[in-house]
Amino acid sequence: MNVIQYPQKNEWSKFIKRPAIKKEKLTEIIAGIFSQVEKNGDQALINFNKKFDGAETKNIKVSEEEITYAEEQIRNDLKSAIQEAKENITKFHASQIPGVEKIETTEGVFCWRENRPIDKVGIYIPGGTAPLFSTVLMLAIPAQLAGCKEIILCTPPDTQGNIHPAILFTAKLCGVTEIFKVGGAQAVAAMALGTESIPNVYKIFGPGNQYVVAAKEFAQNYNVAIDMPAGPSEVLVIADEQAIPEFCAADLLSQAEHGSDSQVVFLSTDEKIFNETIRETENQLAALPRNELAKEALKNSHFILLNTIDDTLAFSNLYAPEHLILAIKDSENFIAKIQNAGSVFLGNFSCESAGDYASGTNHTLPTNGFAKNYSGVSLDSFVKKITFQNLSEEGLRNLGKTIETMAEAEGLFAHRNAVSIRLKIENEKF
Ligand code: HSO
Ligand code: ZN
Repeated sequence: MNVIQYPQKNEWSKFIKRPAIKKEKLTEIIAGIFSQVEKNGDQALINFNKKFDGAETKNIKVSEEEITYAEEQIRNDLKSAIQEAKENITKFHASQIPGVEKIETTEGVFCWRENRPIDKVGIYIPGGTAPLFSTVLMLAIPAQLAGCKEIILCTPPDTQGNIHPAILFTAKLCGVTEIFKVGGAQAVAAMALGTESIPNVYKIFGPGNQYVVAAKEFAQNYNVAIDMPAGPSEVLVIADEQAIPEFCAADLLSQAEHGSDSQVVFLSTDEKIFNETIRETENQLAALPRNELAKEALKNSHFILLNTIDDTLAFSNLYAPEHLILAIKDSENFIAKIQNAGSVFLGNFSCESAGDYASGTNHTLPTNGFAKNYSGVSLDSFVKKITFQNLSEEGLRNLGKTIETMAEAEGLFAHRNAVSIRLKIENEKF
């Protein structure tokens, strides 16, 4: 971990960089994978499963029997936990369904917007070292609430060719329509291009490693939309003198344990809390089962002492973290100063794990500084908004002159005539 004391403002930009693979190399690999999937369809996916996941998968589609078997394997306490998380996530995302409001912009001119679900969506669930069934909740719940007809899920198989039962259980619970055993960039390629078994979708969602992120970017060449560039996890914790070092360390490690490419940042205005948090992070790290991954992530991580809370917030806005924890006094008073962050956790008891699993907010969030220009996944991510308008004859009469004048000034006389012909206005010829 890098420990930095009171850096000058002009040095800050050094500490906002995320660890990254060279882009040119990535694009080449991804283009190769897309072309294999395009040429060989399911067979390419079966080959990739063998090559990348060491798995024999004759059938990439998960069968009903596999889902039933998975359900039987899940302990009841886990089933109830998933159910409770589902209820909270549903409550929060259902509150995002907008009412339709018709606006009369000029007398007799009515405009409004209506949501329509994206018919076919694809959800990517990373596999690898942790079975992220919580991500199934975060993506399938808003998809179902929005009314998406087909919800396709891809996730990599284990070496036995199976998918973790909790992923299958959660997918079924949340209305996923088909599940496939495919991971990585090839899963994204399959959902973008379609194969014999996997339908092509209109929008692809979900986090993943840098290959998955690059594949989602590449998929946009095929008229497929993506949620956002969601890459390796990050958290930035801001702590003042009333923060609790044990809590801060646990929060930092909770994101560091995601993977060696995760990054965590700790900012403090208090030297005692700063040093104790560093010590505590090392202590807690030693006891974690995933300490190898967390240790790697900590190498990319910064612990920075700053002078004021305003400085910490300015740094955080520059960094634009996926998750921001404010372990500071009267944290709610600082909300207005937060400009760039995916999701914010206020006070000593709002641990990031709450949002990762069960409080109700979505955990699919922009990383790598994209919190400057993207929002996290929400109900909106699964709908398109169509605008409507209805002008009465009176409405067109009220607005007609304005439209005609503007059309004429653009030299577009057919546009002008579309008004004149209705209002039987005799205009000068062109
Ligand atoms: N923190 C992750 C989400 C997650 N955490 C899933 C645990 N499970 C998103 O950055
Ligand atoms: Zn997490």
